Amino acid sequence: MKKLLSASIMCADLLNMERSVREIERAGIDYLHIDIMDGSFVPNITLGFDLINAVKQITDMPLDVHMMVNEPSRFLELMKLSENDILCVHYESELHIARTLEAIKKKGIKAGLAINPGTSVDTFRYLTELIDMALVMTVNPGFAGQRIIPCAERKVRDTRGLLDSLGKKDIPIEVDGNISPENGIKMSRAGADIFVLGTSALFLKDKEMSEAASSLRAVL
Ligand code: S6P
Ligand code: MG
Repeated sequence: MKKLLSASIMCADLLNMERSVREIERAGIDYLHIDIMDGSFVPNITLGFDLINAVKQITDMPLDVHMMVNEPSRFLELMKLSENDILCVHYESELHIARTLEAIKKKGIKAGLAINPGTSVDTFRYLTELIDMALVMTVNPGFAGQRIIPCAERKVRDTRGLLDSLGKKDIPIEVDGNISPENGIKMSRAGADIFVLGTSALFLKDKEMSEAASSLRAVL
């Protein structure tokens, strides 16, 4: 599977979002990763639905929306997403996650399922028919700039093994959190396909974004 890059725009210049989006486009990044938080599922609040809809109006880049909110099914109608966008919800955030995934698919959007560091990869086992992407969190969700969890590599390998054993080689695995070039290489070897890039790899003080992106592409 082709390795894809997803730029986490909570790490971009929030006061100059359009300029940041243009820089991300020029760097040839594949997805815009938009983190939505509610201060309840995670202890932070970052971006919101109006930003998603505003960004959608200025770019054709596909969006990779990561919902870190309780009961995300309450908000599906507030986002104007299209068929190339991925809407990813957390397993831990809904009592009836299958119903939420079905609702996303029904809207014609790609559905992603995310799991927290403490959640077993076996969670994906009975939901593979409803998902287009599996997101394995490599930090505890809520903040940029954290350190990767110790079992991340093993967890990605186990997820790839599980999906392959179920005949789901086509479901990509996304990794999110402290994906530096070094960690990215390890995750890529373990079977990750989509790499969320934040302060560890893309939004750097001493490197142009396009340079950072092309050196990552060369090693993943
Ligand atoms: C964290 C969020 C992520 C971060 C990303 C930042 O809860 O879901 O998408 O924005 O992890 O990257 P880094 O390299 O600063 O950890
Ligand atoms: Mg995220």
